[in-house]
Amino acid sequence: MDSSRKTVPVKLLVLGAHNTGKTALCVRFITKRFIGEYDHKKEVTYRCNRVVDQEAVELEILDLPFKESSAASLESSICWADGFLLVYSITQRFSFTEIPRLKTFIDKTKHGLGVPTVLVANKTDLEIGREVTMEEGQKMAKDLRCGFRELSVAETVLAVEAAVFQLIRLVVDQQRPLPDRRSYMLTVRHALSRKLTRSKTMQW
Ligand SMILES: Nc1nc2c(ncn2[C@@H]2O[C@H](COP(=O)(O)OP(=O)(O)OP(=O)(O)O)[C@@H](O)[C@H]2O)c(=O)[nH]1
Ligand SMILES: [Mg+2]
Repeated sequence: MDSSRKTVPVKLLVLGAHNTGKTALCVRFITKRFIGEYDHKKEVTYRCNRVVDQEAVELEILDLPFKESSAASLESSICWADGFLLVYSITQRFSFTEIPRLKTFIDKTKHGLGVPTVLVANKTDLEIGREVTMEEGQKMAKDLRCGFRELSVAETVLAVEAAVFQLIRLVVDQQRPLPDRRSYMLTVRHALSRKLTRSKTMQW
């Protein structure tokens, strides 16, 4: 890695209904361990450094416990964050149906539609108690324009890392100047190839 390059600060907020595994996910990502029971009241900010695609990232992850927190405090946490992990449990239908409300609130607060977000469907180890299918999760992620990961925080650290890294990539990509963005480059490439195909058709 080029040592002259600066560290990129990335702030993530973890949101979702009670008992979905938000704290478990944060602790798993930071310590790689799953300990089972977690404090439900504390709001905690985790800090760590990671290298993502050769980019040094200084990460802060805010874990907000689910409670009837005031809209104002939720709003200020949303303003603080660059990216969002929206967590539901596949065993808790209510936690899934809560997601669009949260996403709408985030979009409204951030005044935008391209807010980096990954939807996390947790507790896949509890297949027998499943109340939300994977297809429903995928469809919701598509409708809300989020990334999507089904995983079990209890079972695999790798899937947790992949979900957080996916979100970091979305944030870092959005912070790049417009022409450097991967998504921008892809749009230009598609537009160009469409144009080339069309002009070819016209010629022949
Ligand atoms: N079986 C199983 N249990 C899990 C998993 N992830 C979390 N849990 C359990 O679910 C319960 C709730 O986890 P928490 O991480 O405290 O949930 P939370 O979303 O932080 O809850 P609040 O802080 O109250 O909003 C705990 O008993 C965890 O051990 C998982 O992947 N599988
Ligand atoms: Mg918690």
